[in-house]
Amino acid sequence: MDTQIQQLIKKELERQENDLEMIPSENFVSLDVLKALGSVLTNKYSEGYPGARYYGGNEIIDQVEQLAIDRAKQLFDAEHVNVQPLSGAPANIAVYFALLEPGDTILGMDLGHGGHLTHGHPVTHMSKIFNFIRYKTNAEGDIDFDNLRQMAIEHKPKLILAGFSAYSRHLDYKKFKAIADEVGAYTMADIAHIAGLIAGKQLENPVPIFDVVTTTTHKTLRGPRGAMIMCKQALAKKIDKAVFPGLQGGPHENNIAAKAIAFAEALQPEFQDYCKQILLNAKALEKKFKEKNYSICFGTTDNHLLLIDLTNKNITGKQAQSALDLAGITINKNAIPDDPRGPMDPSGIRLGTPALTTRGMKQPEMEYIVDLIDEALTNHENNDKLAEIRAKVHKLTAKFPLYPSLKQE
Ligand code: DSN
Repeated sequence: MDTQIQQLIKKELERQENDLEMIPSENFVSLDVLKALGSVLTNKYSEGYPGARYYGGNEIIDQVEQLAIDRAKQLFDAEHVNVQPLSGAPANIAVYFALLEPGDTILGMDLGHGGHLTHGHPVTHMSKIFNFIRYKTNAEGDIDFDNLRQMAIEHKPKLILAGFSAYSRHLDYKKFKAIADEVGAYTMADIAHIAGLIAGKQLENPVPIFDVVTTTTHKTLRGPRGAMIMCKQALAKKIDKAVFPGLQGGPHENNIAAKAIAFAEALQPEFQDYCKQILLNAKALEKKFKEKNYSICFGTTDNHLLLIDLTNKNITGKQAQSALDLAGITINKNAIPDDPRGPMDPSGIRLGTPALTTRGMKQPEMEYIVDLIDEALTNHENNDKLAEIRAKVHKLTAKFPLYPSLKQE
């Protein structure tokens, strides 16, 4: 193998092993998922769908993709699933093109209030094609449904989008649905962050309620990097045509096989225990951060993540991320609602528990980690201190081996 890349993979494995991975959208896949990603399935072209392909030699591939579809349907109680989207952004874009005409209006959550770039941020191409109107949270950190309803009546959206990448509260899907029905809009949920928690039966499942639900497969769901779209049978043809040939070419079947494996793993009862622990760990972080006078955006967490406003700690999100990187704790700088600072150096940080929970860490470790984070942020300009904390981090992670068999290879 290319020794330069081999060395870099080895170093990245060491980084993942040694450091504390707290970016809430990241996780550690199983060895079976890793093997499928590196399998011969990567060699095959398979434009089309099971039973209707444009290339020969797809008898086995059809079975792989059908397994992924059937398992996803079972996991989320879905009428129809498309497992081909390469990632979250193309999945969302495919839905917009499947259901809407250029110029149509979409109501989506504001990025600064926890929404996602692909939900209509002005920097995206989609914002030039569709008319996105963005709704926000109120002072209590809840979605302001009265305001959302007024906006829906005023702007007459064709699609109302529920979903987030930095929001820590439960979403009331039935309220979204009632407003959408009142104005004749489609309902779309982007459950990328919480798909695992839904599959693990810890959070409400919007799939039976909404018209369309998109998700990535690599966050709490703990599968390979990729996405899928779930929808009502009546929309199946439109969604499938929008993904292929509308937006994508050949699907990545190695990745689809890895999705199928992850779905089978998530169907096991142990996955529900894993998800319960993700939530307990997030609550443990919240309690300890609050004891140390950290300001938790949206008031609390109902899921796996915390958005923390660092304004009262006199440190910016960028400074915090850099200091924690030196301390071996990986989080990301993040805008807080109506952030007065810019996106490259915002006022907050975002962190979460899915990856650490995969390693087997529980509440006592979470409490200790908040101590380490607090120590690092308090001493963010002291590199010696940050190196000391990094040593403590490595002592902790050594007790929770990640991929021992890969290390020996
Ligand atoms: N990058 C993902 C996240 O971190 O939430 C969303 O696209």
